[in-house]
Amino acid sequence: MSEVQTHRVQPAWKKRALIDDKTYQQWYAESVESPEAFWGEHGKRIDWFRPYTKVKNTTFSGDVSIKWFEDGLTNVSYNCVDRHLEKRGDQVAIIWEGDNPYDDKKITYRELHDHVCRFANVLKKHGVKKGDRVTIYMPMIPEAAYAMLACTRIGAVHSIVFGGFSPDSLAGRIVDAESTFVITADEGLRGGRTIPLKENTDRAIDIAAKNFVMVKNVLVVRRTGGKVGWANGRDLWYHDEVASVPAECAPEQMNAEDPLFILYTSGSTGKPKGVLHTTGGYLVFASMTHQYVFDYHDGDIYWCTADVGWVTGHSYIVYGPLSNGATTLMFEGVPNYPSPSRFWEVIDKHQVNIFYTAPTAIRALMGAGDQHVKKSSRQSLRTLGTVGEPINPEAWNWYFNVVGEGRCPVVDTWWQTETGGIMISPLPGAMDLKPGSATRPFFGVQPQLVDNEGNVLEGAADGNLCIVDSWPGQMRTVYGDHERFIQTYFSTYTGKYFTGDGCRRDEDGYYWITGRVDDVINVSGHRMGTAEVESALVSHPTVSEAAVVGYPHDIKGQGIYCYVSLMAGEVPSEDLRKELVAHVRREIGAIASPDKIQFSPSLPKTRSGKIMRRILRKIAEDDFGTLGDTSTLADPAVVDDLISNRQNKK
Ligand code: 6R9
Repeated sequence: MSEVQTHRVQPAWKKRALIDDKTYQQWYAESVESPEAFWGEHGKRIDWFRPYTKVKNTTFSGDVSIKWFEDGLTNVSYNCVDRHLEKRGDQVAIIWEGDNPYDDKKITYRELHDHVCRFANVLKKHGVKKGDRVTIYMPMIPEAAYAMLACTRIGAVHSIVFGGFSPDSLAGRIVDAESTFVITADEGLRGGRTIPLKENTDRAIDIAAKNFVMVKNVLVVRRTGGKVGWANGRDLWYHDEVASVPAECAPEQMNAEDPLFILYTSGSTGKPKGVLHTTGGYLVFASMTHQYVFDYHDGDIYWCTADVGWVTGHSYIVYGPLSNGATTLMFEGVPNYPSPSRFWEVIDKHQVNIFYTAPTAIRALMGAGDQHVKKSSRQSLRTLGTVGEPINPEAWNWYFNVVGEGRCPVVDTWWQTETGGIMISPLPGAMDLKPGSATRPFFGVQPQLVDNEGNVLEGAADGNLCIVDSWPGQMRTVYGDHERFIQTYFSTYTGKYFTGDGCRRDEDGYYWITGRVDDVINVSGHRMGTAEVESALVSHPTVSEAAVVGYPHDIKGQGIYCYVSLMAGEVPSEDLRKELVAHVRREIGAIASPDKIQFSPSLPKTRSGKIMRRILRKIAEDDFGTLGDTSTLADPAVVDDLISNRQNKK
């Protein structure tokens, strides 16, 4: 490991910070020694209709049961909207910046209240009730946030599906959640190109119907005005519906443990899992992490560039910032449209103070050249953040020195869909920064490193990252499959939550996430199960077998490398390669596009028939000098063929 420069907390950061190093130490100690008292106090940061008397009731053993604030009653939309009306009704809640730089708008908290109430009344009018699952398949427009908040207002459980997913992927999620109400738009708009959301929805609904889930209504927001198909009686225009409902809707009193949302995420096996989050603990954790990690102060303009289709969009575009009464910027576009200066232009235009993005975007913009950054002022910036994947020190330094001009702390935030909120991250006034390290755990988070046998590693060590006790934002179950929840997260190392990530702890107690240790790859900060891509490939009539691994990619972090064996009689060709790429995109979505396809007559297997992925990974990395032990292979000659046909020759 090469030496990295430590950046000390600068006096200006410390001066304005809500948490300094001493407070961090004190609070952290209290949070792990007496979680009841600590969270009992901090749970009060949100408003409760009925205060909780029980704080924590959790076990990671046996059936695994996680309950926080279990007898409290609250409502998420009330906390994100209504409670701010008195003090900041006229403050901007959402700044929307369109794909087109001339397209923007501002929505105050009072206007947000109006939109959310009307939206909620539309849902109610069409029979959506507490506990029902509502699928949201939307572009990044304010109506996506209204839809989310409207669901929480009436106690419906939203399941957002990223707009880049295919009809098949959307259908799978509709079916798994047994969701009969879908909210979408005519088309999305990104980087000047349209995305046929309504058309995809129509196709997904047909697929879902074949799986016995009948969607009753589709609520369609008009975004582009493009032509769409229409099913009378089923499809509803949002603008027609909202015009005829009242602008008042009382928030439902929700139990802290009532389901809030489902969000599907990829794992190492099988279909994506429905990660279920509940109401009270999630909101307390999202709100508290948003405030302290970004050192958020009243009046700050805050921008997270994620999409609401991912957990980062849930927690740090919508729920965290709005529960804190922040002004949150929602961006419809992409980093390089119309030019690679877009992010920095938006920062100047809206005087953004806190900016949170992904390493993949930083690397891409770094590659485009400093001149695109330097023509902007960026003087409003105060805090920079990253999320989604490990950040290489080179990208970190560029972000810190060029974008932030050495003035702004970079908070490298490690967390997961499952954790609900940020788990390991610097707090700007409390931690010295080391480029590439997520530094130290947030309050209440107890990381532990274990070796493959489960032995606990102390001090400086490299191992598998577990969390040993619950925190309020933790997922509660896999929707509809609690057994899978236990199996996936609590059985590898019994009684501990296993993250699936590898991690090093240095001599200062700093954590360095090294990446997934399971069969999940991280492409541009998005999780992709290799098994999902494999199953998409083998669903093509020409493919008999496929094995998918990740390999290091300069911009995306990891690329998708596929080894494909064809059916007898099929002949490898460039056309077939293109067809297979297109097929995977159709099956899953563009984010799963294979970067490399290697046709291989056979795959390396053990005598018991297990594919040896370790070898495939090495070949994909063009690092076959160190293949390790190949003596257990059924046919060692397979490897020579794989090496000579490799697609990543350096
Ligand atoms: C929030 C989010 C989770 C996986 C996680 C890890 C990787 C996220 C990271 C990071 C290194 C960071 N990851 N943040 N790795 N440093 N700061 O991204 O959730 O989509 O569920 O992905 O992403 O591998 O396990 P999700």
